[in-house]
Amino acid sequence: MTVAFTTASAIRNDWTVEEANALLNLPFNDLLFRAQTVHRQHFDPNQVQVSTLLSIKTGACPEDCAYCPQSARYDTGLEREKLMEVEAVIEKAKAAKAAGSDRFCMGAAWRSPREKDMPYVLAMVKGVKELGLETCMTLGMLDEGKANALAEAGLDYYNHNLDTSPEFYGEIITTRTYSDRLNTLSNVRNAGMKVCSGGILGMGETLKDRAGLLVQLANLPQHPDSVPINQLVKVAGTPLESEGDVDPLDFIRTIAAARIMMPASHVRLSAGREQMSEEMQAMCFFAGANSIFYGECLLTTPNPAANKDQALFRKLGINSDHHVTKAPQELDEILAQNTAESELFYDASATAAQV
Ligand code: SAM
Ligand code: DTB
Ligand code: SF4
Repeated sequence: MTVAFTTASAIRNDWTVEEANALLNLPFNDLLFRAQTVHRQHFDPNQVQVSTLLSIKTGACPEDCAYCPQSARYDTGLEREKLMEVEAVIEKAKAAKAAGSDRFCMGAAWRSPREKDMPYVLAMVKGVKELGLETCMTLGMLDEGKANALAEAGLDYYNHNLDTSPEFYGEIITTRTYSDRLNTLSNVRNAGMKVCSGGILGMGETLKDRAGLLVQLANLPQHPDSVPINQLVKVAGTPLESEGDVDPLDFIRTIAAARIMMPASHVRLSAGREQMSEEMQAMCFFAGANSIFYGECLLTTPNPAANKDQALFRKLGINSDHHVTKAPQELDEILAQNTAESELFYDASATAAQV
């Protein structure tokens, strides 16, 4: 199938797997040009949103997600921890704010929160929000009542990933279904919270599964406000510990296709950055990723150090306070001026004339 080259970025909820597949198979330069063009219609290309993660309850999860170090079924050597004290969570949130984070995302290794956990979780939402941070939680499945309670407490975002295509899903998780996940997303949206939902690459899925995941996300009644694209963090002891690596170019392609299919959503370059080069991350930002997890730790695995990310952002001119996105014509003028004035400028035409 050919993909008509159009840069129009209408919000659509009727994507087909064939279309998504065709996007993923475009010549790389065409795909990236198109993604960057769409990106610029909706976002400042030099701004990246930063969230900090905290595991508020770690390990001993009853679910069997094959990628996850926190499942009680796999021996990953992870120390289990009970639900953190509310005050301790708020202290961590203060540190994240001081380090420059916009959003604080609290994750728990639960199938779903229990009734008796709710008062603590709601107090965490209120306390973190009072600091002036955006709030996000990922606690597993939510019924209507729990989704409403979280929304009333002021929770801004709820993260619940579809993880992969409906066809491949059963190879990865057997303890809850794809429609369970869609139900939770519907409860979150109906409660008025923003939806954060994405998936993981590198679990042995095919290109068509990646297309299938993107179609599921893009064809939800509303596009998720935030779409995390994770690269599998291979953890010893999990069933996926020896999976092959994702081709970095294929990872970048998936980010670009997500950008094109969900033009106004924040696409997060999520887990796996510790294993990515700066060049690969830069290509992901060019392909339309405009959000990251910031801080030394994801939930239980390492993430690049904050100073490393700050250095990368500086090199790329991302989130610099003084930058203003310039129109192409204005950029040409600045470049012409700089090159004419620069002592380093080697004027090939002048040299040729002298010879
Ligand atoms: N227990 C809740 C749930 O599953 O919804 C919330 C926490 S769970 C760890 C949140 C998400 O982290 C998962 O849906 C999955 O997409 C991602 N994740 C977990 N382990 C991962 C790994 N090893 N590599 C990449 N992403 C991972
Ligand atoms: C998401 O999509 N990725 C984050 C967040 N949502 C909760 C979690 C990544 C977890 C990586 C493995 C770990 O650190 O335990
Ligand atoms: Fe449990 Fe969530 Fe890990 Fe699945 S991904 S095992 S539900 S913590």
